[in-house]
Amino acid sequence: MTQDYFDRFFAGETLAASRLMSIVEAGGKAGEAVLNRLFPEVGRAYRIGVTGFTGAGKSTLVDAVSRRYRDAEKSVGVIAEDPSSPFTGGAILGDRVRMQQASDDGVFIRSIASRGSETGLSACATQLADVLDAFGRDIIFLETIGIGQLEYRIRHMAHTTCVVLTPDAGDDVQSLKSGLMEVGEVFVVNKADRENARRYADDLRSMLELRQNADWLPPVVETVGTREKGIGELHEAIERHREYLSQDGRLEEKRVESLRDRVTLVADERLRELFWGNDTIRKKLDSIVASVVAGKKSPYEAAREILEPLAINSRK
Ligand SMILES: Nc1nc2c(ncn2[C@@H]2O[C@H](COP(=O)(O)OP(=O)(O)OP(=O)(O)O)[C@@H](O)[C@H]2O)c(=O)[nH]1
Ligand SMILES: [Mg+2]
Repeated sequence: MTQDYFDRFFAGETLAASRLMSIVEAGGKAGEAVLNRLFPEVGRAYRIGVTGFTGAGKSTLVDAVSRRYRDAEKSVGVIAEDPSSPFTGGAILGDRVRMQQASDDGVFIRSIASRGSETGLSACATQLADVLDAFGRDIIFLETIGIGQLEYRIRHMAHTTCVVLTPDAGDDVQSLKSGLMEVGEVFVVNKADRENARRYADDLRSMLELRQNADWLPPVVETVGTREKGIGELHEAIERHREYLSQDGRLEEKRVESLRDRVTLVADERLRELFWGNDTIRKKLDSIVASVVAGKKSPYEAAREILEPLAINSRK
């Protein structure tokens, strides 16, 4: 990667940004080099996480809210997780958003395909958001799908996390996973044109009040994404949370937590690679597995034994 490329990137050339994002997405040493180079410039953008079940209306809402930010002359970037799911046919919905705003240079949209694991997907989304951040985008939306170990995955990805629900996403709010409740800083009941939406939103409010343990009570905003109803309220709710974070050192606290998370995650990945990529360890694994197969050791004893070189397998 030549200096010229970075110059073009910092001069605001969209093509250079796309190119750097592709390198980062491909990973490896080259991707890391780009991230290292950009890191000093990362940290100015405000990141808004939008999560929820497939089809809840996340892209529709991102599209609508980002227009509010554009009206306020903020530049916008969108990173959307796009699990190549056989049910949704992959990038179709992302394309819909792209079509609506394709002519607007102030919005940069990028979908990422599955990266093998859910954690890999989040890591990649965060890295691409870093590129857009260094590129100078004011607002970055991170659209994530609400599946699996969601709370762990997205915990520190954004400054404000919006959880998008719909009145038909399960008959009552009691059935919502507690993890989903914990990550939400703003709740959206989208498809409020459907029956039961009001009751669903009220139930959600009561539940959030009961659960409240910090000084931020997550607001519940009712929206009809397709008709732009409630979008102003959603935009305001996000901005109120941003205001809340800006007080009492909360933003800095979030930054530290998120960077700690990232260092841990990267180190974790490296540790696995180093460990399982080691010839001695792999040979040892073969012989230990053989003794498990022969019934001489349990898998638990075997696992402890193989971790002995790290001296971290003592019982707590
Ligand atoms: N009736 C109704 N339909 C809506 C509303 N908002 C979005 N939709 C529709 O719901 C469908 C899914 O919307 P998307 O915005 O693509 O949902 P998504 O959450 O981004 O979906 P994935 O990215 O696949 O997880 C689309 O057909 C939208 O037109 C709403 O408020 N009411
Ligand atoms: Mg979507």
